[in-house]
Amino acid sequence: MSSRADGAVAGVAAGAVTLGVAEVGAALLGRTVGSEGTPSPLLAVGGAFVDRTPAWLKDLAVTVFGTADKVALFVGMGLTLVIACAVLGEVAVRRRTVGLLLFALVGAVGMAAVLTRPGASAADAVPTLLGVLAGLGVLARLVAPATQPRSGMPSGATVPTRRSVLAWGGGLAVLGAVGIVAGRALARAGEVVEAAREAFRVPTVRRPVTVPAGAEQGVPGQATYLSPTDDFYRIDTALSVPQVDPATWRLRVHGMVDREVEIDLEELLDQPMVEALVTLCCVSNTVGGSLVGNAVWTGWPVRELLERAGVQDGADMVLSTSTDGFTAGTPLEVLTDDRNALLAVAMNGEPLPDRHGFPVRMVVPGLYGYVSATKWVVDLKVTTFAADEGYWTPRGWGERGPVKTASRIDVPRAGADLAAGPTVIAGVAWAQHRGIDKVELQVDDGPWEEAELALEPSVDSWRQWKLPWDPAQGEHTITVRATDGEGQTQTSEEVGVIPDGATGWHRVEVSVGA
Ligand SMILES: Nc1nc2c(c(=O)[nH]1)N[C@H]1C(S)=C(S)[C@@H](COP(=O)(O)O)O[C@H]1N2
Ligand SMILES: [Mo]
Repeated sequence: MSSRADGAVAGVAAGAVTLGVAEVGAALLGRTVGSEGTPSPLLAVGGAFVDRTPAWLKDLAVTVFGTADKVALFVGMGLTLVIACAVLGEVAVRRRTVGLLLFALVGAVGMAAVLTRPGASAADAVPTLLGVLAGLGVLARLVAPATQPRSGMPSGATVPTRRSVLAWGGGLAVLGAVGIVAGRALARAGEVVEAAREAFRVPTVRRPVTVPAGAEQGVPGQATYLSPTDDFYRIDTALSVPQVDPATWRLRVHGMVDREVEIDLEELLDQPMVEALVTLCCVSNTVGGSLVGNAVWTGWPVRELLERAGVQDGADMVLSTSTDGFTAGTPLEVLTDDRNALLAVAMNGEPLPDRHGFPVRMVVPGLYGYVSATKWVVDLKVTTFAADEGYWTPRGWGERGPVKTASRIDVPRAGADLAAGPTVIAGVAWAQHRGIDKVELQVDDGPWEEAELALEPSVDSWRQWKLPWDPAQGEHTITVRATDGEGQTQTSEEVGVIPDGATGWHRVEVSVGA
């Protein structure tokens, strides 16, 4: 006899089998035939969801979960799926055909997600299709007895009992879950790019960057001038890190150009490479936040590639596209002026890590990453802001994203309990491509005091600052503000990250003991 619990178990088992078969199938497809798309229904649905995330929701997710927002997405998807499958199973117990049809419908949505991901081909939907068929079979079988009593069938012989529905359903659910995990693991093992990355030789440059000792004040707790690559913040819409084989990588330049250009990696590496110190920051960085980092980037100026293609009159934007479909719309002028807007192949002297865009990404001083720093870049379209828009623009973020002047107190940390005695307030300030001319600090309602600035090896990177402090006992509020190289002092107006970056002064509260 079936009951509601049986239905829920049957539904979850069917769902797990569907995804188990689909994920293993997707991994096998990826490893044998190879796929430009996203055959995994989990990744495809997640990706489709991310792409439909409006600005406020993305902002909320980053606020609540930080850079663990992808983990949160998968946990949320998992819970939603379990509940949805349980409900479908219960429906199927009562109305078998309706339940099976609804299950097939959900499966069709998954297939639609796979087929609409960037680079998808029809073959990508096959694993999901097989999964859905297997899931339908499981569901049909497990809910069969209660809803379709067949007269004349010797009861107990082929009709599962309640116990066997639970046992079979539970077993199949576990098997499906194993399939999901195995499929994902298999897919990751297929990511062969790591070997290519190890073989990749960072090109030499005529004028290597050296960071003068004076750029580093070395106050414990202060962000180091160069951010260690392993700790460098990561932001992107990719649910699994795109794996781009350098052997097949191509960059195409087209649109409003005199001649289309396509280069491969070998050709790119043959160009005169430059090194540049550029601080990258995210438009989602809140005041005092950590979605910002500084690195040495090695690459070929985008300007030179655009010259080769010959930009036509009237163009004002370059739409760069990643292999995973992400796009950024960058004002043409910042890619053609004399700044170091790069097609970067190395970060801090090493090949780009996969998660930072291996083998090639864009790095543009002075703009937030979402309008400029396309990782895994494969396509540059010379166009206009009137005709095209980058990924985040229709999702509620500004069309242009010039970096706003910002400063951050790293030490003392907010909420710190300090012992009495002299200490140091220290941090970083940035206004990429304008540089930082002054950093001032205010303790409580006191006068603004100028901090000591470290050397600024590049106006495109952040600048460290520090100020000795001998505080009185009690609670204190420290406020920081910076002035950029054009004499503009950071505004105190508090504005959220949407649509084009937060403003306001960073403030920390500390207490000083006896
Ligand atoms: N392909 C791709 N490139 C991308 C993004 C993305 O989602 N996909 N995000 C951009 C954003 S919003 C930022 S802030 C920077 C972050 O670069 P990082 O992860 O190397 O720090 O990458 C940019 N490049
Ligand atoms: Mo970003």
